Amino acid sequence: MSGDTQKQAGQLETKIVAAIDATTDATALEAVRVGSLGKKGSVSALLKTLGGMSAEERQLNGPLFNALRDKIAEAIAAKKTELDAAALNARLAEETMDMTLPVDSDPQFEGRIHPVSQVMEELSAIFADMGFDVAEGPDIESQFYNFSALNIPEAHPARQMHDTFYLKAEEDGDALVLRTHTSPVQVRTMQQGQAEKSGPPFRFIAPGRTYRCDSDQTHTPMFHQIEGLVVDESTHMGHLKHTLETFLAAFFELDDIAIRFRPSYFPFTEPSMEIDMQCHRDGERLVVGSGDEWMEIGGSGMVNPHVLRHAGIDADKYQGFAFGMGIDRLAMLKYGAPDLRAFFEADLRWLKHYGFLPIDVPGLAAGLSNKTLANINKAT
Ligand code: 2NL
Repeated sequence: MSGDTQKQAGQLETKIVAAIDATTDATALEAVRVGSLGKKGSVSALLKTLGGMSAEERQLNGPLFNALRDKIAEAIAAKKTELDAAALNARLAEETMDMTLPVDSDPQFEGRIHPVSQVMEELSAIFADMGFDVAEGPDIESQFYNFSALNIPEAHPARQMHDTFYLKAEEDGDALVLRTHTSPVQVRTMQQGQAEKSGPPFRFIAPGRTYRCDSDQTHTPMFHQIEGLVVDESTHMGHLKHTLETFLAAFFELDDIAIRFRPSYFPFTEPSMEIDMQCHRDGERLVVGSGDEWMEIGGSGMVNPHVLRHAGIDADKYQGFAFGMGIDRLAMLKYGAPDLRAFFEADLRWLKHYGFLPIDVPGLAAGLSNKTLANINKAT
């Protein structure tokens, strides 16, 4: 063993310890560790030279080199602890918190229910109170349920491309469609009721999404519709008018409303009538309830016997009424939103203004439209 080797080890230690001392962050320290103790590091290289030494030299230098490696490892660990503590102190000094700031708003009051969802819940609450069930069905329909069962003939303009979204046809069948009204839900529900022997009498509503290939100021390709249906042995137009009056008074939260029927035509009803509601003008806005003007609010009629037969019902024994209304327009009229297209733009500011709190679940006992938000706004 030569004194040279010992001197070399001593110089290496001095150099590495100085490098460790000089580091000011974890990255630099890691670079020193790799450069000394890493696979190709200087200390590792020194340790490798033991292999080429005589047994005597190895006995002398082995403990010396191992001691050097341990010392460097210790120095690096100590420096790492020091740097970590300094970094933490620096972060703590920088990350201050202003305890005098007001707290963020309660997450419970952040989200909003879309007016269309709210109105659908209101409709369900009102009609449930009158003994109606709520029926649901698929958005993607067969042409049979969407058209044929409803007495809409093959050549009817409503079937044409410009009104109906057709899906790509299967090889051996008719193309499916996006339902253009919720009437197919009612045909399905009547069929199922027949199969289960749970009616007639039938009394249900079908609220939901509907689709038409139409888009302008007052039409969106997807919109919402509610239809209602009652079928029994002696159901007549008086029942229809009373049902609509009761519903509209409850929905608009008015004691008295007036409606009138105007003759119309739908393939699925005979006779068919438009429903007008009395209203008056207030500047730009139409206000429902009373007044000297009429506003169309939906369509209705006595169910065409062909439709009853398509649903498997004995049309000589049973008869019924049906009606349909646009939910989006009902929501606009009741809650004063002026532009239909804004309903489906998912603008959070719009939703914050026109939306409802999840805790305001519509129900008849507490008053249909609850006013937690209005009360909060009044109080603040
Ligand atoms: C409207 C008009 C209407 C119906 C929908 C209907 C359903 C069955 C049988 C007969 Cl299963 N009729 N629905 C009847 C009359 C009018 O909707 O203006 N909707 C927005």
